[in-house]
Amino acid sequence: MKLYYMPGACPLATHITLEWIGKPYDTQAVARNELKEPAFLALNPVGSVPVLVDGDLILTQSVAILEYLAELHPEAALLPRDVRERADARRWLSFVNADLHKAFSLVFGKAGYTDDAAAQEKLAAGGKAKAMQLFGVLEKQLEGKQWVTGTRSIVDPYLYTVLRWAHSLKMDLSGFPNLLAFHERMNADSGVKAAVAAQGLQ
Ligand SMILES: N[C@@H](CCC(=O)N[C@@H](CS)C(=O)NCC(=O)O)C(=O)O
Repeated sequence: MKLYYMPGACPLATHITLEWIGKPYDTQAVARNELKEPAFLALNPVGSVPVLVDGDLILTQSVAILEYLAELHPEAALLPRDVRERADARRWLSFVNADLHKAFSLVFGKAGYTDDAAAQEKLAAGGKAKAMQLFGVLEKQLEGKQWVTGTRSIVDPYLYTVLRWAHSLKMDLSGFPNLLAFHERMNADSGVKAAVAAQGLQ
């Protein structure tokens, strides 16, 4: 099994999940310019990471990859078995992927939407404002909890990855003590540390 990633980007969530599962895996760092080259486009026509290759299975899209890994390794208990609890975990995974990550796409991927520099700045500001609003929802969800859904799941590495982006952009999260505590707990986790170090991050 091999994970294609760019350091610090959304595949970090999958990288941490692979560490938590604890089975052997390979990784391949991909430079941004390589994403749009034919060799990589053959893996993912969209030209983005993550890509997970498992034998003859080539899987793209973070949600599909994370759920695949959780279901392949039920012993890691990264998705609840109970149908309602599993639906709730999927709800939060979608929240982080389709809402929160999407908001950051307006910041990091603003050049993909318009060539106009002023419009790009507006997009980035709008993305950050949206992300702050969504962090507020997660702040409430984390009240009294160690993990987003109450038990450790594939949602947590994804939220951690996005929180790293917020820190790198120097967004002010001081109004979100539960999120900051979650970030610190994840920083102290051995699987998180291993994935972060393997990607050459601090
Ligand atoms: N919908 C995809 C989005 C993947 C995505 O946005 N990947 C980013 C890194 S976080 C990327 O590869 N960006 C480079 C590009 O699109 O050129 C997913 O959920 O996996």
